[in-house]
Amino acid sequence: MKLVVAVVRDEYAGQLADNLTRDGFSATKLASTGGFLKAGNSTFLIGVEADRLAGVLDVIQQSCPKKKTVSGDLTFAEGALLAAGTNPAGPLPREVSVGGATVFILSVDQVVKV
Ligand code: 2BA
Repeated sequence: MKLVVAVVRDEYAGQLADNLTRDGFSATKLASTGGFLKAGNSTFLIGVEADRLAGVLDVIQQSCPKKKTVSGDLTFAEGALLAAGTNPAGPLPREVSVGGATVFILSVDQVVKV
C-alpha cells in the first residue's frame, strides 16, 4: 500500500476531493499553511493500493492543472530566503511560481482500523 501526501492550492481542494471520491479513492483533507508564502493550502492524505497509485496521480494532475504565479511584496519571506542561502543584500523576488500540487509518495507497512 502507498500513502500519497499531496499539498495543493486551496482553490483546487474542493475539486480534488470531489474527483477522488468520484473515482473511489478515500482521502483525508487537512488545512495547512505553506512555510514560504505562509498562505493557506490543503494537504490530502490518500491511502491506496499500489496498483491504483497511477489512478490517484492522474486525478491529482487533472484536478490541479496549472502553475500559478503569486506576486506582490514578498518582504515577509526574507527569513526563508536567508535560510535558503539567498543573498540578503540582493533584491527580494516580486513573484514566485506555485505549482498545482506537490506530491510525496510513501510506502505503508500496514493499515489498522480499530
Ligand atoms: P510555500 O512554502 O508557501 O511555497 C510557495 C512557493 O514559493 C513554492 O511553490 C515555490 O515556488 C516558492 N518557494 C518556496 N520556498 C522557497 C524558497 N526557500 N526560496 C524561494 N522560493 C521558494 P511550490 O514549490 O509549488 O510549493 C507549493 C507549496 O507546497 C509550498 O508552499 C509548501 O506548502 C508545499 N511544499 C513544496 N515543496 C515542499 C517540500 N519539499 N516539503 C514540504 N512541503 C512542500
